[in-house]
Amino acid sequence: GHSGGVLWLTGLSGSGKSTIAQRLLRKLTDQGRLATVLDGDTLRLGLSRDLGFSAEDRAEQVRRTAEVAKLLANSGLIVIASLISPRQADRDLAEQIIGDAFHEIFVDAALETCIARDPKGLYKRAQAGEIPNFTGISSPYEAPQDPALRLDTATLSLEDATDMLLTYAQAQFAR
Ligand code: GGZ
Repeated sequence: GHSGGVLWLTGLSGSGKSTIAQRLLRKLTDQGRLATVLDGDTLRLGLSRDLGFSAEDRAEQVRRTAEVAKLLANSGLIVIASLISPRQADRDLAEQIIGDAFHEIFVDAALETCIARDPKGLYKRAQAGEIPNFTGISSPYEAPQDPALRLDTATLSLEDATDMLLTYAQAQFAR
């Protein structure tokens, strides 16, 4: 069908990507839409279990996810990809792979906010030098300069951010 597409959520660890992705999935499914989530953390347990967090491995993680997302979107699904994907060049490659169905969504939270949230204690460990190449601490994050949509999770509630993305998805992926 022609109703598929890819919402590519990029942002720091702790920015709210995974939570927004899961909430959006629930809402789309409730509306009878075919949708799925590709979450970076989860993909790394299987498809990308051989990958770490070097620049090369992150590029490969983004590439693989983009290829899978393309297959699913071409089958009519709304794919919610939730990856840090910190490099603009890697996200550009994802867009090349996916084509017009690619929609870059910036889940924007300040690093200080993510450090304050620290839901898994990863920032604390990274700041103590226990996790090398940690995004925002010892590895770069390049914010999108021209995203299709920016969700400011410092000012928007999770509910409002999800609804904003739902409205966007409904407009982009007409049945
Ligand atoms: C960043 C890391 C790292 C390092 C482990 N840097 O917030 P989380 O915990 O649950 O999700 C993060 C996840 C990032 O994987 P991605 O595949 O999304 O990253 S990328 O797109 O850059 O390939 C985080 C955890 O893995 N994690 N070590 N060093 N995040």
